[in-house]
Amino acid sequence: MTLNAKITEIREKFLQELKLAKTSRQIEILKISFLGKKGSVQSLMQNLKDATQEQRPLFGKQINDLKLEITSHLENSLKRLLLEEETKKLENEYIDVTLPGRKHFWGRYHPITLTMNKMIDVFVSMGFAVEIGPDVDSDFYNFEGLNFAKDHPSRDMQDTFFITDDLLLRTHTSNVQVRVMERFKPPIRCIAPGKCFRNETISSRSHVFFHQVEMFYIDENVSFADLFATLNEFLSKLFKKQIETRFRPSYFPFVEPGMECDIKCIICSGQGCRLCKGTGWLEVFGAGMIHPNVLKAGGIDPEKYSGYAAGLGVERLAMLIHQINDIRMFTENDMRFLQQFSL
Ligand code: FA5
Repeated sequence: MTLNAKITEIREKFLQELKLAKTSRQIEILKISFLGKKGSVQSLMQNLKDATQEQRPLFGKQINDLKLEITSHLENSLKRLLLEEETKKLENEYIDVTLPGRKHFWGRYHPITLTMNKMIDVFVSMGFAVEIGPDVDSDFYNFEGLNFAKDHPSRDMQDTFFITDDLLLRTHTSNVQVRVMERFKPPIRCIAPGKCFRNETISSRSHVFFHQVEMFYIDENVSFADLFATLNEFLSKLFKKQIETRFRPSYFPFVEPGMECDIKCIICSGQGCRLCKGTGWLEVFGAGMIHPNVLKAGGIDPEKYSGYAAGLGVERLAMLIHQINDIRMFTENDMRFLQQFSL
């Protein structure tokens, strides 16, 4: 093949490949493959070697012209592509300084924590100490020590999640009572906030997982009147206003006498709604005078001492304070709901 033919072939091949090159990197590769030491243009030098003395200047010029032509094409394309690439990069890095900043959400306490803390604050201001009991406890502290006889139907009052025959998820914070009696001598004035678990049907007012604050006082000559006074004082401090309450006699194996307290439904103002099951009242706690058998189980002489106790439902109180008509909202983790509560 003549030098002219070879030059034409290389030029055409180059122009074809140049058309396909879309990035500065591809131009660099093209440069190496055509102008590099082992490139196509360099390979023409062999023709120069084989040429006669007369042919040599002409061949040299032809090869040089091709080199200059290719170099010029490469430089132009490289300049154009570099500019395009830089423009694209700048476009991608473009920052709109007028955009509003991203909002950071502050962490908040859960409404149940807020209510529980408020309840604790009120009781502490009334002279109660705080004790924490275990969520997983033995049958003795949750039932037997609280005068629930073994195999007695009263155990069915609270459907229990058992872990083993003897170990269970506590059904109420009353499990703290005997533990505290074992450790301290009267006078004992104590509250125990915490989680409770019951294998119950979930509804707008009941859940399988909820919270209580246990409250009890043991001393000489503690009376039912003391219990009433303490509970009324607590409620008016918690709600920061006088609220309508209704006390009903009720049965719990660990108190005698026992009662339950209802608060007039704040959601429907006592007219009857889904939350209060149309009754106009919502049960918020059980209470009573501690049964002598429970004092004995805790090593306290019931002849000398008496005491009162109450177990207050935190969710129910929070629902009344904030006018929430479904207990399930506390566990659904809907940020629109949770963000409404603050310290
Ligand atoms: C008890 O749990 C007794 N331990 C309370 C007590 C303590 C009585 C000391 C006497 C002396 P009761 O099952 O009624 O009682 O629950 C007390 C309160 O916890 C209820 O009034 C209610 O406010 C709340 N509660 C009970 N079960 C649920 C539930 N499934 N979901 C939400 N709150 C509940």
